[in-house]
Amino acid sequence: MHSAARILDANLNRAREALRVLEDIARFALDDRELSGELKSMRHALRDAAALLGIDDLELIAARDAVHDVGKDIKTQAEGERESLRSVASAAGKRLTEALRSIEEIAKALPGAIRAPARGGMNDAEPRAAAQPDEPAWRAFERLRYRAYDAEMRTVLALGSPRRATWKLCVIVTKDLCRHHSWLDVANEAIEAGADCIQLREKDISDAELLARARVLVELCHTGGSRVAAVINDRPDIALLAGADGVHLGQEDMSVADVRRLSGARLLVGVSTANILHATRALREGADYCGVGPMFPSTTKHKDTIAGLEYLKKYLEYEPRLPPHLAIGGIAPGNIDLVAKTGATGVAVSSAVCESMHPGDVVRRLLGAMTRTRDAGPGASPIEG
Ligand code: TZP
Ligand code: MG
Repeated sequence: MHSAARILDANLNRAREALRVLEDIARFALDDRELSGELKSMRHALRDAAALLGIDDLELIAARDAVHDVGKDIKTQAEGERESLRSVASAAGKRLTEALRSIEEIAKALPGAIRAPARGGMNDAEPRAAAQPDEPAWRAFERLRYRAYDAEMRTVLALGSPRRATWKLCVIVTKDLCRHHSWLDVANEAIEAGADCIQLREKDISDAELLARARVLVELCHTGGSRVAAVINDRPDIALLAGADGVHLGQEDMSVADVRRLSGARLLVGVSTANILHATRALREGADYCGVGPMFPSTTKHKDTIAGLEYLKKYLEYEPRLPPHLAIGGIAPGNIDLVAKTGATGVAVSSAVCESMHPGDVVRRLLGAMTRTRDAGPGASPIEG
């Protein structure tokens, strides 16, 4: 009995601590009220389930002997390695489910373990409390373990993928803007001229047509020597079906967290931002890159407010904490120097490329300006200068 109590004490502590780590991340890093509420409710459910073990708190703590714990000096390198909040959450999730599994197995062999009361929950204030009426203690821990798998998945996915999408020039292709060529020819010329990302942005075509175009674009981007990223505007479902690299979301589209729920780590997720509040929210949600703009008035997408070079400058001050940027909005060969001199290393351009008679030439001019400014170094940079 003593050794069972000792194992239970250690694992109840492990589980409680891991829940607290996840809850703090959900509450303070993700600002996710629902998820932090679920983790808090799990902490309470853990306490209720522990009451079914038939061992009181005093007996549990009396079984504790940390000083003579033969395992306490056995260390692995991995336990000190947490390169991001995501790996902290992932480690806490694993610790939680392991601890619950250990308690569950020991509880099956506990002579004093009791069944939950036949009527009424363990805690009527919590509809999702630990135990169902009349279930044995180990079942309550099993159900908690399944809740833990889900909470771990939600927390880790909300923290985003560790990838950072850095592109120099993303050409946004919309068929109706392509006056002189087909949308596919524009995309093709842009790739041949050196664009490293093509975004398909269509608002008024059928889903079937959008999916068909997305598949053609992905094929174009992924064949040939240098792999170019294919991104679909607005639609993670289409992006997934077409095998695209990413999806781009506006402020009115679904959240990054919801895209992660659909796609896991399969899609890069970009978010349009017009101010630092948008940007920090995108960071918290785990965006892989941010559109930053509009830099200038754009005929492609009208905005009442122009975030301008000042916003880009501010964004760049916060990088590299923020996701990589793509400056966007009204950028063309005639003004890209201003954007590049402010420090942008990535831009997204639509009408200047799509509407041109010579889309490839425009792409080369845009890339030339970016490279010239980069090679000139930071000394040549200030916008005020
Ligand atoms: N989001 C902010 S500005 C913009 C979008 C989609 C339009 C970019 O297109 P253009 O033609 O390069 O201004
Ligand atoms: Mg959108």
